[in-house]
Amino acid sequence: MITLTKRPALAVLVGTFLAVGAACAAQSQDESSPAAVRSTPGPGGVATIPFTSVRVWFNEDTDLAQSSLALAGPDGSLSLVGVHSMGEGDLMAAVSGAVVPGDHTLTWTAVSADGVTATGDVRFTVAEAEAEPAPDELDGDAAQAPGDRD
Ligand SMILES: [Cu+2]
Repeated sequence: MITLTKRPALAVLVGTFLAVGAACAAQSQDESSPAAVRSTPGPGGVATIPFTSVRVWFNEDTDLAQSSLALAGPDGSLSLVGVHSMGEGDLMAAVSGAVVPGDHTLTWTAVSADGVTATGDVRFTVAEAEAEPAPDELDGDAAQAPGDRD
């Protein structure tokens, strides 16, 4: 009788232990590898000149001192200066130097708080800005603030 009543309790205990163990394993996997969740410009997106900054958001905070961004365009590498975080789990940098239209690749290297490094890239296009509309083509839509475009 004693063993019959103990066994179900033991089974529940073992089952709970396994479930907690699985949850912890899943969590530590998430924490160990930073992943990009979005970026500006986004993958396959089009940025227009003047193209002045890049930004990547991650699924966790990254170690700013260890993480980096690099940008390559049709003419080779471009300078990124002042890599920083805006405090949203992101890395951001200013684009320095002449930007030419064409395909670009932003490569990120992110190091998590617990020291795990991940890398990835974002490919997008840089295009010349559209010409300003002539004054007689202006209509109500032109009153929209430039900042509203995304
Ligand atoms: Cu910023």
